[in-house]
Amino acid sequence: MTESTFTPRVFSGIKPSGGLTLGNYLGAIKRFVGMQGAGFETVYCVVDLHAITVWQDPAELKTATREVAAGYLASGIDPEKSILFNQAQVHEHAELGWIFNCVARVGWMNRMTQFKDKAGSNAEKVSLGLYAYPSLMAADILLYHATHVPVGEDQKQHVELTRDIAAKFNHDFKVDFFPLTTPVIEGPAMRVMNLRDGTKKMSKSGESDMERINMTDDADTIAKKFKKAKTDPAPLPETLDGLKDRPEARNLVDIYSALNDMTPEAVIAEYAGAGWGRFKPALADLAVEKLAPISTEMERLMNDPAEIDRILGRGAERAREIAAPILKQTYDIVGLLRS
Ligand code: AQP
Repeated sequence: MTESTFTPRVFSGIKPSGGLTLGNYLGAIKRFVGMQGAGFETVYCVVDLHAITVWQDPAELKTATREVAAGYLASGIDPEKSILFNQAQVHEHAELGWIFNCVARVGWMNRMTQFKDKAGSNAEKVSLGLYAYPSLMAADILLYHATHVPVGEDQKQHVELTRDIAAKFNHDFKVDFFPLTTPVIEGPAMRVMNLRDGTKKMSKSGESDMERINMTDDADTIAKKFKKAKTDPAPLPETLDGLKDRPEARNLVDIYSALNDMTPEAVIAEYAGAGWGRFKPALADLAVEKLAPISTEMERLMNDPAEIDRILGRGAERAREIAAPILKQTYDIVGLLRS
């Protein structure tokens, strides 16, 4: 079976490991909305089993799970057009994850840069789950025979590993069962960087709140964070090339371009020679204009957690309609007895 014989289907997910950031919005959610109704079946997940690879307070985890769901819905994911659910309600993810733990090789896991970044010098003390994270992610994707996965640049290596796992499974069992999924990484903000250090990515769980824009930040907070964002003293250059070796400046230009659906070149053409005193307030205004309606809607949704839970429960039922038969077939291929 080649990729083209699979139903065009998108899967992607977001971890409820803290509040959503502008990185999650531009690198993921905004693009998920764009792929909805564009010739794909779309399956979007709140990947709570991934969140617990590092300690999460149980009550906060439930709130964060609902908040990610609210972020999807408020940004335009329509639960009638897409399947929207949280991973823990579809037990097939964990089961296929185990099978893939037996397919993936330790050497492959050792090459995962995100694990190295997250574990740092503490690798002996982090959870086994954090190490095995990429094989669960492969299960998330392949459980739906997803053909395309929109992700930010940071997840590219994990999607490549997903392809390796699919290829090894197909080879080991002499089948053409799992597709070789295509990562979809395109646009100017595939790696939104930390506002205080343009060489590090913006993360939910980064140490300081000042290094990220949260999707729920109010207008004053957004303006303050951009005002204090690290930059260099030079004004914006005449051409994009002039941003080479200026990571913080490049990041702010990329954020502007992604928020305004324009190319970084067009941003430079508009702001060539401008100082930060002009560009940063314009960026803050743009971010507020785009994020304020979403955060208002998120707040409204968060006031009705029962409705979010209902949407996620219904989404999980629909997800299982696809996932359960694929897992059953996987068991049969592997030789696991089902009475
Ligand atoms: N800074 C970013 N720029 C572009 N895309 C990003 N994504 C995350 N951060 C950026 C994309 O968002 C999707 C969901 O990511 P995730 O939350 O599941 O995992 P993550 O990449 O580990 O996100 P964080 O914010 O860094 O979480 P923590 O701090 O908990 O580890 C993915 O498509 C990702 O590429």
